[in-house]
Amino acid sequence: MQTHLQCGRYRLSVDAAARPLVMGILNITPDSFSDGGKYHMLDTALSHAEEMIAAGVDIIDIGGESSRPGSLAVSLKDELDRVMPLVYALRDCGKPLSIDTYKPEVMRETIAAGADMINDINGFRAPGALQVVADADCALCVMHMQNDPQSMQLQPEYDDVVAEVGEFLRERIGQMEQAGIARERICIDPGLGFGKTLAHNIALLKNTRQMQAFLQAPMLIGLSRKTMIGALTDRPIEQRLAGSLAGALAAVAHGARIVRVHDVAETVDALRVWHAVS
Ligand code: 9MG
Repeated sequence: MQTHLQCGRYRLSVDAAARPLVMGILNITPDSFSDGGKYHMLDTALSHAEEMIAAGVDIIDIGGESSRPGSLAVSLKDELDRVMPLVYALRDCGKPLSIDTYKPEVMRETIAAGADMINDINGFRAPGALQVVADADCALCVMHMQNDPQSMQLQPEYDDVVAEVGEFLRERIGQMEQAGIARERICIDPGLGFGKTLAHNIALLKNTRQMQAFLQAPMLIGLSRKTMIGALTDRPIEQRLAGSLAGALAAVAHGARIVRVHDVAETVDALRVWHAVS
């Protein structure tokens, strides 16, 4: 499997012997802030980014549209209005910037402004998405989602979730290669919580190593504060830190190379200890 992820201006080690990477979540959506105000939102997001950098984040994932179950899509204009000021403000911060979007226009604008990675919960299935990223040198996170954020948790169904998610990712990697995208730019993600029950999430997590070997690509896992952590701990979202840390450690123990998290400082500490003793 590849030992590096080519991530725009950066080349990140995803070698099994290296410390797993931490992708910090930087949401700039009204539901991620208590009081509206555009400039306040931007200031708060920039302070949050500075904290993540000080804590040792490896990749900053900027998102302008919530993908929580039941959330509604935002317009292209609103998404660009939220995300672009952050890209301009952070592009020289010394860390790779990832953009959480499924819209080809947002991909194009943010890459031109300096983004190093595109994190697409829709697996680059939107018409034109693959062409936009093929012409760049950014990294791509290709994620599996059954249905869409409005309906995905209504009735997730699979005959064999590991085989079906693996087959979806295999097909998407094939499309990417046909578009001329180098393997070393690709990482994969089973999309925990995106059209999956708790049992599906656990099966996918436990099969991380097997899926990485099958697909020959590094795996990114996102479970921070998710419903699955709430279901396992019986805790509301603001009390899911311990469960999320345990989940991140379980993910890397199962072979994941990147974890996507809200609590960067705590996760970096936990992974430093895990890496030193394992
Ligand atoms: C945007 N987003 C929310 N959850 C995610 C996850 O699990 N993986 C990735 N790649 N993106 C996510």
